[in-house]
Amino acid sequence: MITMETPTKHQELLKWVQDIEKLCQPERIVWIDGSQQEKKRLENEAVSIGELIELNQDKHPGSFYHRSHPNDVARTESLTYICTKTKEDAGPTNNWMSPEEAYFKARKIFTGCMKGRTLYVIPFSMGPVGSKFSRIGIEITDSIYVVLNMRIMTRIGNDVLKVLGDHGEFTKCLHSKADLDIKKRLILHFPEDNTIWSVGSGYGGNALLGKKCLALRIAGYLGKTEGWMAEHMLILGIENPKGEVRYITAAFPSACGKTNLAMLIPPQGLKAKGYKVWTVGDDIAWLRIHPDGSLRAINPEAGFFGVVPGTNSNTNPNAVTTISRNTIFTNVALKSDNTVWWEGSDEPAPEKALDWSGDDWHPGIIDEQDNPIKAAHPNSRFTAPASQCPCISPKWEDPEGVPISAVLFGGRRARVAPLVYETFGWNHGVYVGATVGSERTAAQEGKVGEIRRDPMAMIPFCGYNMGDYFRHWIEMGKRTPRPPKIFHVNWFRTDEKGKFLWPGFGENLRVLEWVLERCEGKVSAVKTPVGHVPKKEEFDMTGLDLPGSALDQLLSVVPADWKEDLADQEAFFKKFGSKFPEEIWEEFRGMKKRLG
Ligand code: O2Y
Ligand code: MN
Repeated sequence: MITMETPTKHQELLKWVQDIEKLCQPERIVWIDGSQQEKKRLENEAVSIGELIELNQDKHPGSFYHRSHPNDVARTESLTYICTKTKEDAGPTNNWMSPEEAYFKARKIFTGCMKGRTLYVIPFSMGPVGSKFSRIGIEITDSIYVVLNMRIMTRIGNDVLKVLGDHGEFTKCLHSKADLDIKKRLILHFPEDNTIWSVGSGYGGNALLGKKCLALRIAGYLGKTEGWMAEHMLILGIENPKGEVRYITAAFPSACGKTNLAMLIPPQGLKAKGYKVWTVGDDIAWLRIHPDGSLRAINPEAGFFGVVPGTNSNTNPNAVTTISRNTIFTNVALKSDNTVWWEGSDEPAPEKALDWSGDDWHPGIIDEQDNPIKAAHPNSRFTAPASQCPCISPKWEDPEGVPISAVLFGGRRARVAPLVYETFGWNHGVYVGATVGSERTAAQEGKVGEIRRDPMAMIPFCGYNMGDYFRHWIEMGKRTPRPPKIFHVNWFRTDEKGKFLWPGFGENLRVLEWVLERCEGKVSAVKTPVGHVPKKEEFDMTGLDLPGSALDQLLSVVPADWKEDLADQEAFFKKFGSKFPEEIWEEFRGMKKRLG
């Protein structure tokens, strides 16, 4: 075993690394220091062992390409467990395993899994190093790809160890690719031990343990215990024509366009009025009550791990600039000049390329069932530093966080939910957040039109019983002297022919303008049974021509549709039994009464 000098005197950390070394039996241990020299060294090594391909440095400076194992291309929710002492503590929406069984099963897979490999120790901070919002994690991994991704997605190295000191608290994050066998894959969370064990996957949310595992599942549990919140939310600053910046957070289920909204470009009419948009974060928000009574948010991440297909200069020009350098592309197509391509990019399809699995690809190619073969995997990703985003907020690393004026919830609803409505208050807002859901499309398993509930977009990411999570939301509202207003938005309403009624993308700023004006009491609204809906004439539509009655349809509230929805809500809420807060049932009953 080759060891280097350890850069810390933290006894608990050193003992843990020793224990893991005994378990995984690596050939050498490398402590990650976060330096530029180290970055270069790791990149060279990753290229030499085939983990990364260096991209054409004229076209993609500082950027690399990676292909993951074909069985390892997305988070595996079915193999993700919350390992609390009792099943009830994990709740009805999580897979549960007892800590004893989970450690036992995973220990067998981890035993000797790093033979001949390097064990990297990555000290990382979620949130600006040293901020009172921030938490420290130490990820042990045998994947150089994970190290290089964590370098972008979090703050890593000696600065973090300095803040950790000799006795600081940290989340123990153990990861190994092992042999990438899906039958030996487990993503285990031990909230009561502040520990994560992930084995058998090298991809995304399964392996970059700072992201979904720590910053949502473990942090959510810590936040409930300590009085703060970890949410699946983007954070956006909106500068109005007077130069005042107001911040919103928004929670949408995965694949509802959070990154696009977080990097929104104002449409011409609103730009001319003087609006600007500032990105603080695109995926996760940590929220705390500030001494001034506001709810403040930070983005605990330092980079974006965004979906590549569909990213282009129309859908998200800021993302296009963000990923123009120092980016790791995973599972997109590779052209012969070592540039990358994906479906929905600015470039036309190449005549030939290697697809995401490394096979020859050309436009029109089909598989044995006559289905078109995609060049880039639909879940292919870019990993890029947040600092490269042209509209990154000057406050994105503010250790005090940014004050939140409005919280938005939304799903994909073809029917029922209007474009936007304001809730009647915090508890009503929590009720609305608890009802978030998307209708199944023909592309998904199950009955088309059926609603998949995803409260606060947290179903896959809540590290404890979701009934307790709802209770925590209610308590946070009681404790926050100046809580944000809560709204619901729906960019996905369709007409009778199934055509989207709202153009989305930059035009969404029109909705956000109304939201912020409501927060400041500057515009009136129509009171409906579900909440306050904009008056058509108070909605700035300069420069946007919607056909005929589209705006009326978008803003309409049809009680009969909502009554149908209530039945589904009730069945969903009942899953949480006695854990479900009475305050939310009260809001449910209020809604029922208002609908008549
Ligand atoms: O498939 C993965 O591992 C990534 S999933 C993901 C990545 C970035 C942001 N959000 C998500 C998500 O599933 O919500
Ligand atoms: Mn997400």
